[in-house]
Amino acid sequence: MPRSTLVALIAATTLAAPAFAQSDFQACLQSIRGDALQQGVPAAVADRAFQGLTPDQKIIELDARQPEFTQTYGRYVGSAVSPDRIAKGQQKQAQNRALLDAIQAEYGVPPQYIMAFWGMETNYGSFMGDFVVVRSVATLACMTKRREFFSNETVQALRILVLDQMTSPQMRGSWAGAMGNMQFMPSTFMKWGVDRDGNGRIDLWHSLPDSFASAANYLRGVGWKPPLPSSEEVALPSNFPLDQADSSVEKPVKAWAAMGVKKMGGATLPNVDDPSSILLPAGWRGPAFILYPNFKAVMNWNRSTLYALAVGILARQIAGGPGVMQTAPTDDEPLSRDTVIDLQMRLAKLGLFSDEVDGLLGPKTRSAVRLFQKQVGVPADGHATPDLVRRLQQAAR
Ligand SMILES: [Ca+2]
Repeated sequence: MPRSTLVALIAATTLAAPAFAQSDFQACLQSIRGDALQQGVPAAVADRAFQGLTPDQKIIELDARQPEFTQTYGRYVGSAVSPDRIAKGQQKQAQNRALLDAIQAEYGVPPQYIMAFWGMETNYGSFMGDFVVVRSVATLACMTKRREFFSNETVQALRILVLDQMTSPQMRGSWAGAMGNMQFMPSTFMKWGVDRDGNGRIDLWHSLPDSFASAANYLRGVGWKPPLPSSEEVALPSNFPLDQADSSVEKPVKAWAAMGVKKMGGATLPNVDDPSSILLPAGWRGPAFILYPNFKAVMNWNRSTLYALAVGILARQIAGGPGVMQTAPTDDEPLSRDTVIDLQMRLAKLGLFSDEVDGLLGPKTRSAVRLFQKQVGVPADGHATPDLVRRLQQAAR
């Protein structure tokens, strides 16, 4: 999984990369080599992988990019959960049924979730990345501000070379170092990789048994438990208190049921005490979801809420279930980073926001948006839309 990393990358993005000195890069590699040897990597393997290695300027540039716009639920899920991706997931699931059933019996992760991650990560193995992983993670370790994280990833990449008897040029992945069908970072590979087909190597590129079992092992390791899904669409009663619809608010599933929350179509929610949240990813006019504990396991794989919602929606439809019934409002536009910064500054001017002005729509910004919405008498869903931005511009000049 690259994107828990990717989110960290985006959050910690540096400005223009400094011009690098080759001697600094070599000194950095030597330091990583020392760590690798301490973790049992033979000197010959490290030396061979590092011989002639230079930083990849393209990776430095990709790493320095900042996302210009926020993503909206409607656009993100619309593109991630396409009819083609659902159909292909169903087809792949049917082709691998016996294997997936055996993995479910062992790890408790249902087939449709393995397929959904596979579809989200690499479109079922069709793009796994062609960067030399050791060069990617060594560049990120030595040329960016996340030296500690990527130094460890480089050490783990060297350990994989030893474990899998590969050469460095054979080990390919995304520019950020994520590998194979499921886009595992080297540390994830070392911690959760499984040799399911028993050939003595963990092969996440060519072996579907290894790829699927490793994904299931990882998910179970970060807390996945049957039988509830990760999330599902719900119908909220008309008097539902909108400030309760936030991932920071947790209640037992049956407490939401007692407040009148039902499954879409009217069925009652499971009568269980599991902690859960209600989320309105497109605001009060869009669909509502209940997030069960397994949502956190999915977020552990990738810290993007929209990614995690898309996995749940895709999995449900791969299993033959319904899609999301409530459509997202079509006038919900992505906001530019500058717009979000402006919004935070205006909220601060009104005394509603005192946190860091960072251009990100985090929990504190959402709380401030709710306070403003209450002041102006619109539904307090904490969701920043172009309309809300206009109202705020009028209120705080
Ligand atoms: Ca294997």
